[in-house]
Amino acid sequence: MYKDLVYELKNGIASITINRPNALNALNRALLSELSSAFREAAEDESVKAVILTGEGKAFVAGADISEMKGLSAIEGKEMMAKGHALMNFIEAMKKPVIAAVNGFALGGGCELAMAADIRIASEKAKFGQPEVNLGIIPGFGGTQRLPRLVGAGMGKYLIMTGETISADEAYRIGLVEKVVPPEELAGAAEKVARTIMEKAPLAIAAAKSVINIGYNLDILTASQLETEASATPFGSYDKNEGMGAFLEKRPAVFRNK
Ligand code: CO8
Repeated sequence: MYKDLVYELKNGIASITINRPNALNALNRALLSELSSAFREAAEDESVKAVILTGEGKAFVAGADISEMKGLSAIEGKEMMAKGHALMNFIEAMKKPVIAAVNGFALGGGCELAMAADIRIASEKAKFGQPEVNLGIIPGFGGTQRLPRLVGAGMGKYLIMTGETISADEAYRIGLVEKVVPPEELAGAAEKVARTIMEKAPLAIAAAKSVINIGYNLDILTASQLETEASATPFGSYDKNEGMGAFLEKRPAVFRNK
């Protein structure tokens, strides 16, 4: 069904593997459309509880497709950026947890795609960077905004203005990734995190994700109010009674997403 990605559903986890290894999984407009469809599919399928995004071969994604971008006018470039932004914003807004299993190069649009995920697990072989200034452009899929929010304005500017490529360990040190594992352990580590989150109450996970993402851009008083409002849904849920009841009865909780 998809040309440049593989979509697999197994035991509640949708795995989306970008599969354009000859171009190091570079994002052209067609692939951006496919990714949008795949994430929409995962969001709408009730049997999907978490998404793992990874890349085939030696790259996660080596950026937007330079051979396609080279021929684009400013208007077409802006349209491509809007397409990229829509994808990143969708990933960030969807209720289910999204984990990026970063297997290799995550450069430019690839780093931006990883940053749109909720959690990044990196292989020791992964490399990160925003090299757009080498090409005469700036990050266009949210990098100027998400990178400073993750690593701070100073480090964000350093990476974007130097275009430096950093190792997985350095990405971990600055807070760009949450875990670094040997390459052969990457898939298992990403799945373990996904399964840990899937054991929790889905309404609570969705509310936490939403409040963190939206609240991050608000002043603390408005954000605190947002948290108060958002807490009502999980607090009034079946799963809250189940979670607290299970604790008091010293048994595992069985959540039902309601
Ligand atoms: N776009 C298109 N093709 C690519 C890309 C890319 N981003 N990256 C790699 N490829 C291709 C290469 O051209 C090469 O193709 P071919 O075999 O036909 O010559 C193939 O993939 C393999 O690549 P290399 O031979 O270069 O592999 P190396 O292992 O020697 O190097 C690197 C790997 C270091 C990752 C190198 O390929 C590289 O530097 N790639 C470009 C990285 C980059 O600059 N990325 C940022 C792109 S800009 C961007 O992402 C902006 C996002 C927002 C844009 C807004 C839209 C308008």
